[in-house]
Amino acid sequence: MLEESIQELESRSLARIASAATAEELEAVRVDALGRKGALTQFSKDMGKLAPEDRKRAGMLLNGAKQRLEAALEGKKSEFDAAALAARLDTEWVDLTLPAPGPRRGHLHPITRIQRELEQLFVSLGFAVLDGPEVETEYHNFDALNIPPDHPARDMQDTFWLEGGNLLRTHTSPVQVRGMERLGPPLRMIAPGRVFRNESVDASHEHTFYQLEGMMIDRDVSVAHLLYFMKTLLTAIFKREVTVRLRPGYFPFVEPGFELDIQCLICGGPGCAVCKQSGWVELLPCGLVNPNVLRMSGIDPEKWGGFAFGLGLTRLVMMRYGIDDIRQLQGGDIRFLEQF
Ligand code: 2NL
Repeated sequence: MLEESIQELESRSLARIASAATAEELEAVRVDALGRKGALTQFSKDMGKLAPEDRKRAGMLLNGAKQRLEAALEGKKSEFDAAALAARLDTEWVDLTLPAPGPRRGHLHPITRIQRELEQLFVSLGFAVLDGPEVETEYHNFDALNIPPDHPARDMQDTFWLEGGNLLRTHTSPVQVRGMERLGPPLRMIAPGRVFRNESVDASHEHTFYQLEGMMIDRDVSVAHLLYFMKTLLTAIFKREVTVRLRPGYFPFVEPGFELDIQCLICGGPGCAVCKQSGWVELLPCGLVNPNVLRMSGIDPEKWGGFAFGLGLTRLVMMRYGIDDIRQLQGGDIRFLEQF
């Protein structure tokens, strides 16, 4: 009776194993036959009731059935594993013989390009290119430039003040102050870099923008020298001769101070939208270095004199490339930058 039941269970289970389509079905067969509450387990408990001479035969049969079922389960399981591996290899293959995509080439930002162009020009004229800290002392950013304590530029509205009295430089002039202190006269230097003003941002104002200031200090430097260098600078920028005019302009760090305008390159004089119908574009504030500024940085104004200028690099880039919104330049939109 028991022997027949064992044989029947074995052949039924073998048939189920053979036709199992998933690992779950296979596991169900194992639980039904060999599990803790499975049929074979129950049979081995029932063997105790058999007569001793029957018990041996039934035991051998039971062990044999168990071994054959375990072997069949194992065999089917490796079939499933092999099929799963084959399916993965089929979908996840990589063609190692394909050429590698290679790094994506970038290019310099238009502001960096114009900055480097001007650096090369000034180096060729004997100027040093100086760098300095973006976090400055109040002294280097304001006092040493003859900017009085009640000047509006020192207001919270115009300057990013930091804890402890330092600030984010509002121009690159402090680099020139440090240059005068360190190099002494005679000297020629430019100070290009990033500057910060506490502005509300709109199409023509950014809190962060770029400047290039320059200075030459020597004996008997005059407005004629200033004009020569400014015209050389403008010809290099615009790649043609430009007509300039000087107007008086007030900056505490120069005396006399000028606004240098160029004749509008778009309309050539009669007036257009770019020059606001005036025929002239305000471009380059400049002047002779104020004797107080020289003295504060340890240079004797009786012996030495110089000119200085400040050029808005951001504004220059906008004019050169016809960019009408300053926010695009630092917006980080690669589609915008890829145009240059
Ligand atoms: C501007 C400012 C100017 C200067 C900057 C200067 C620096 C020292 C001494 C004297 Cl250390 N001058 N810099 C001179 C004239 C004009 O322009 O905001 N430009 C866009």
